[in-house]
Order: sequence, then structure tokens, then C-alpha cells
Amino acid sequence: MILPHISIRMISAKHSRRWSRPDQHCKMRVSWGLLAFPAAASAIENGINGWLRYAPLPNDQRPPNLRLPGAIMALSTNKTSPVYTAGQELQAGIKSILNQTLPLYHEPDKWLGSTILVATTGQSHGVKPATTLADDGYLLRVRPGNVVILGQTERGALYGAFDYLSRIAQGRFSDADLIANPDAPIRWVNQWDNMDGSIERGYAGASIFFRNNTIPKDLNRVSQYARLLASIGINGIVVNNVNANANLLTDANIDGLGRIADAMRPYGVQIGISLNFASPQTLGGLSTFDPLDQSVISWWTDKTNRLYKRIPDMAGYLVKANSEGQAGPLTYNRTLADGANLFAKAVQPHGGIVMFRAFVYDNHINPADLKADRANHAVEFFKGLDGQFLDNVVVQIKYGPIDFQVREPASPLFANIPQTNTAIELQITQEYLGQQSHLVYVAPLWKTILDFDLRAGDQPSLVRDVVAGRRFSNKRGGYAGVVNVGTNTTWLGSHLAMSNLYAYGRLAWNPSQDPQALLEDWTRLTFGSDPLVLGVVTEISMASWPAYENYTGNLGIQTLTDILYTHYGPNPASQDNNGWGQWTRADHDGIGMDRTVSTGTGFSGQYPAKVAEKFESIETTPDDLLLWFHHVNYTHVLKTSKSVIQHFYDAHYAGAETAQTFPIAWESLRNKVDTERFNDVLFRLRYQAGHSIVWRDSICQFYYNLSGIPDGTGRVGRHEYRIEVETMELKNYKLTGVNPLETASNLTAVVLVSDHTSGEATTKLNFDSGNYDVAINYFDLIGGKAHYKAFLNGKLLLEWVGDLEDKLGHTFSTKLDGHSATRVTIRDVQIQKGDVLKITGVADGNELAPLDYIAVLPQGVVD
Ligand code: GCV
Repeated sequence: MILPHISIRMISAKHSRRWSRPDQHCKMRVSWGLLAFPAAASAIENGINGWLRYAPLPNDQRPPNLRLPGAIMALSTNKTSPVYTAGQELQAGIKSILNQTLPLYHEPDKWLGSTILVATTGQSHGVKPATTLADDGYLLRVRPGNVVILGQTERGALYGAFDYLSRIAQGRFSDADLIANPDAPIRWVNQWDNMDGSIERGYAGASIFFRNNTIPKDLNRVSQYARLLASIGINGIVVNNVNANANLLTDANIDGLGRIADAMRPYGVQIGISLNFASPQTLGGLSTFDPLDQSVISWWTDKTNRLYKRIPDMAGYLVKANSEGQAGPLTYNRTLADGANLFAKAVQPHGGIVMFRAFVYDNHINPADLKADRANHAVEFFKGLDGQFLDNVVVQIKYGPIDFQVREPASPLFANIPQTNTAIELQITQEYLGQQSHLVYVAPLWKTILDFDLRAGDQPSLVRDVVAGRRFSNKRGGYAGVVNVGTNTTWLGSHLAMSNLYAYGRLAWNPSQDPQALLEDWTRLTFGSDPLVLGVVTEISMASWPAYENYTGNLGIQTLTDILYTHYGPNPASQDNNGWGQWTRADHDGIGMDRTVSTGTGFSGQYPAKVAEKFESIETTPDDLLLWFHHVNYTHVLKTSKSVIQHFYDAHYAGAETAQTFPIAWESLRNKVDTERFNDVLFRLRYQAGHSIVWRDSICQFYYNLSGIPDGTGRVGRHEYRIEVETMELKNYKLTGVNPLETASNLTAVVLVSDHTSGEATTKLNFDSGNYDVAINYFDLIGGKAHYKAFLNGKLLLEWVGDLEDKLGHTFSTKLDGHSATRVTIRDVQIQKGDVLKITGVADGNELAPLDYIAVLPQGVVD
């Protein structure tokens, strides 16, 4: 296939530096100037400061007559107060961005000149916001020589300071006069950190919170994390995995949690913890964990009191009960509300809240039962409990009914429990979305859910209005984002993945914002305001979710990853014929879950009438959710006039093609981005380009095998630029199948005959003489680091090691499959017809230097 649009538009007026849209909560008046001030030398960029780098502002972005106030006045002498922190942050930020050191005072009578005043509304010196600020809201008033930042709470003041600094860092020296209020009170993140230091679905190293079943002494990274979180308005964090370990509640660990809370308090980030429902039995030695048993109630009350004694501002609890093997109230025939209320009563005197997860489903359902449907479970479990949860319980609902798939409809539960506080759970860590080894900017996906109108009672009922508490007049509600940062200096394992965390916080603050505008703010803060950089990062990021959906799973069929193993590479067969209920119901003739009321599982009927009606009918279901709601033949014609199967083929080719453009676009930023980040991102984007072809070929081959319907344009299974290694002259190599078989080209790979040997694969190249890129597809497993060399006519072209597990953070496989299949490309090789290409492999551990195929690619060809 020839790549038609290899160059991404590099700069467009759209991407030249511009103001991000003022959001609906802000009123601002803008005037700004340019020029002056020398830029300082840049430091090594390892990602540790995320978007809070405060890089020196280039001369051409500084106003010529900038008049900063003479001092910073942060009205708190308490070093744990966010107001105090705000002062320090402003001082350090202004020094770093503008190379000006402003004196910092904490008491009003210490300085009488012009100031950047940071305070709470209670201490405002006569400055009064015109409108009342909401909890955590702030006022920011910027005038030449005078800046006022007032928070309704102490952390509100810190949010205002971060807003001001973000403007300066982006060269936005305007007069501003705005009030910013958060849309929802709960703006939390969750970490799925285990006490042994591992992180469930974490792709960036070990935990910063736990090590060896305890809380480490050095919590510097925890403070740094709190700083990043505060800068985007996050006010709470649950620090341990929802699959919780009861030992978290020992006295020593409660003290450790206290130290975590101490480290985060100066940033206004309150901590919460996940509980293991069975703790009274497993840790407490009681004979039961029945939520209505008095001994259990006393046990939890006592633990809660101890926790609050050490952490008086603890945010509360998060509970995963009766889900995926976790204990819960159903064991004792108590309701989920009984379970939630047990904890709600314990934290209520302390002002705490309980986030109770709606991710409750049976993972042993019968795939032969055409009426069974995991997507139905949340509503089935929770609808009847509406009104039974105490006031300080918030039901935390994943955005879709299954599990963070590349596309899902909004969970109907948001419309089914109007008398219950709700929060939406989003995933920043890319469990099903390429695990940070693929660039996927997820905010546009979240937006499709937040903006979805559920039409409850036939009234406008946007998901974002439901979780803010507005739609059903609920007091609490908001956002929980699963982040899973680790010890890697980039936090998420990839520089570009941090746009997701940034956008999450900004959307939780104000979900009406445009994901692209947020991305552009993040890019300016992270990489600077060069229009080319801004253009490229924006283009590839905005193209990334559609591309990923295209080369993984389309039309609402889910991601098609291996749900029984790593959740990373392709394995569409893994979805069906098991009790997990992530079924696609694909067979020889058709594909998709019939979730209609009339003939299917009845799921569409869980939505309010107008939405239910729309999804009930194939005609009114949008194509991108067709296979979520309907089972159709592969030949079914879409609204685009294409058949389902042809759409699958075309989308996979288009998605992989788009992914090829990412590294090329990024390469245009050489010398515009510091070397460390440039190389790291380039490496990942090249890997993604290669792995997108693994995805494309596996999925297309799988559905071709299943349906027997050829690709109308003849691409699937035809690879005119490939040479299968099994057809090459082999020394010490033997043929092997892989599992799933479609993850090897021609369904076959080769491995060395034993683990202590080396071998060769040799072939003559019968392509016309010319310049080619030579791609070599191989498998990179955990458990060994095989050594490879590629030679052309005996001359070394490239030497590499199967050590991606040291360079990328996704979950690696021990087998030859869609997770380990990968590609290395040697660019611009001069080849004469008849040249001899040889690859040598040396085994290491259980990595038997596996090879799949080589592709000899004329410029612009993807194969
Ligand atoms: C923390 C999915 C993930 C699990 C996760 C679970 C949950 O099933 O694969 O790792 O467990 O969701 O959200 O509880």
C-alpha cells in the first residue's frame, strides 16, 4: 500500500500561538504585548516536572513593558497551607520563567508596595469577588503591577496561583479578571498501587506510595505528584488499589498513610484509601465480615477513628465489593447499599465520603445464553437501591458498561439512580488503549461520554450534568480518574501520555472545555510555543484515538485485545466463549451483540425512552456503535454504503497508515525539542507504527479467516513487498506456529532450534535496484534478550537486541503472540537486484531470536 498523505500539515494558522478559549466560567479581558528579556539555558528534560517546567520564556513572547508587582504576599504562615505553597510556587515559577526574583512575604504588614496577593476570600483586604465563589473556586485579577488571587478555600487560592503561572508560562500577559469555579466537588484520582510496590495496570515503573508492603520513608515523589495534581484542580487521591490489601490498616501502615497525607496536604490534595471488604475477618480475626454484624461495625468504626486521628482531613474510602473475586455484602445476602452505608456511617462524623464502585458484575456468565449480558449488570445491581445510599455515598461508575474500551456508549446507570450521588470513572492509564506504548490522546473519547445526552424524563441530561449533581439535584458527585503513575521520571512512562492526565484534571474542573484547546495548553507548557511543535503535537495527538480505534476494533465491537492475558496486543478470539462477557458473537456469518429489547439482551432498554428507541433500531444507531447494539451479517451495509467487513478492512488499513505518519511528523521537530525527549518520543512512535501493522494484519486476517469474505481491494493477505522468513534459507532455525496464529504473517514464524545457539536466515532480494526501507518483523518477549544482526552482502546494516521490555512499559508476554510481535526498520538502504540479505540471531534465555518476515519497502509504501 502506498502512503498517500505521509506529511501531516506542519503549521497552519490554526496552530500558530493563540489564546485558548476562555471557558464558560471565566470572564476575561485581554491585552498583551510581545518582546524583550533573554532566555536562560534549558536544563535536561526527563519529564519530572510534567507541564510545570516553567521554561524560560523566549524573548519574542515577553511584553516589552511588563510590569510585575514588587513582591508576592501569600497570606499564610502555616507551611502546610496551600496558600503558603502558592507563594513559593509563584516565586519559583516567576524566577524560572522570567528570571525575576520577587520577595515573598506571608504577613500583610511586611510589605506596602504593589503585590501579587494570594489569600482566601476571608482574608481579602477589602477585595471582594462580584459573584460568590463555589467551594475551591478562585478569583484572578491581573492588572499592570498588581495581581489578586483569592481562593474560596486555601486550595482554591493555590489553583488561582497555578492558573496565573500557566498564563505567564504560555506568554499570556493579559489583564485578566475572572472567576473560576469547579463544575463538581469531587475531582479525584485513583492509583491501583499494591503494597508490594507493583501497580495493577501501571506502565511506568513501581509505586511511589508503597514498597515491600510498607510506605517508604522518602515521599518526595509523592509531594511532586501532589503538585502536578493541584495544578489541574485535583483535590483527592485514593492511593492504593481497589483490589485492596487488608494489611494497609495495620497501625504502622496507618502512620505511613499519615505521612503520605502530610506530603500532599500543602497542595490541598486529600488522601483516601481503598478498603478490602473482608478486612474484619482477614486482618481483624473476626469470624465474619457481615456489614450488619455489630462486631464488624465496631471494627470498622475503630479503624476509621484511628485513621482520622492520624489524618484528620482524610477524604474517605473507595470500595470495590462483590466484583472480580472481591468480597462484599452479597456474601451475607446484604445489599450493596448495606455495604456502602457501613463505611458511610463510620466516616460521616469525620466529614468523609465513600466512593462505592458500580463495577459489579458476574464474570462467570454463560456465553451460550443469548440473553445473558454483562453490560446489563450494573443497572440490575444498583437501580433497585436508588434512594437507599446514605448522603455521603457516591456511586463511582465507569464511563461505559463494560470496561474502558476504545468505544462504548455511556453507562445507562447514570440515568437510573437519580436519588444517588454519582461520579464518573475514567482511565488515564491506557490499559486497553496501548498501555502508553501507543500514543492515544483519550480526552476526545471522554468528551463523547461527558457530552452524551441520556434524555432522562425526556429532559436534557448530559452525563456531565448528572455527575456534577445538577441534573438530579444531588449534593455530591464528580470525577475519579485511574492514573497509575510510577517511579519513571515521565510519571506515566511516556512524555506524550501526560496530556491525558492534564486534560483529565482540566475536564474534571470544567467538562465543557474543548479537548484540543486543552491539548494545546499542555503542549505549550510541556514543549513551548513554537508553532511547528504545537502543530505536530496537536495533529498527531488528535489523530491518535481515531487511528487506534481504526487499527484495533471498529463499529463499537470493543478493542479486540487479548482480554485473557495482557490487554495489550490483538486477540479477537479471546473475547468470546468464556464467562467474562466481553463478547463480540463473531461467527462465520456475522458479528455484534444483539442488545435490543425485541430480540436481544434488553440492554438498550436500560436507557431512558428516547435513547433506548434510538439504539433499539439499526437504522438510528450510529455506525460507530452498531456492533455494540446489534448482531449483523458481515455484508450488512453501513450508512457509509460500505459493508461491515469492508469497513473493518479499510479502517484497519487507514488506522495503521495514520500511525506511520506519527514518527515522520515528529522527526520534523528535530532541534526544536530537546534531544532527550525528542529521541524518547521518536522511539515510541516508531514502535507504535510497527505494532499498528501487527494489529492491522492480525485483525484483518482473523475476520477474513472467519468470514471467508475477501477484501474488496485485495490487500488482506497479499504482501508483495514481504519475504516470509520461513521461505528463506535457514540455519539452526525451525518453523513454529504462534498463538493466536494470525499474529504471524503467513501464520508462521521461526525460532532457533535451542536456547544455546545462534542461527541464520538468508535470502536473495529480487526487487528492482533502488532505495528501500527494510523492515524486519520479530518477536520480543520477556525472559531473554536475543541478539540480532542484519547484513546486506555481508555488510552489517543493523545490530539490535530484543530488549524492548527495558525500553517500553506495557505488559510484556512470554510467548510469540500479538503482544510480542514487533518491527524494526532500517531506513534508506540501497539495494541492487540480487543482493543477499542475511539475519543472524543469538538466543538468550527463553527468547529464541524469533523472526517473522522482512519487508523491502519502496519509499512511502506500508506493508
Ligand atoms: C483493578 C478491569 C481491570 C482490572 C481492574 C478492574 C477494576 O477488569 O483489568 O485490573 O482491577 O477492571 O476496575 O476493578
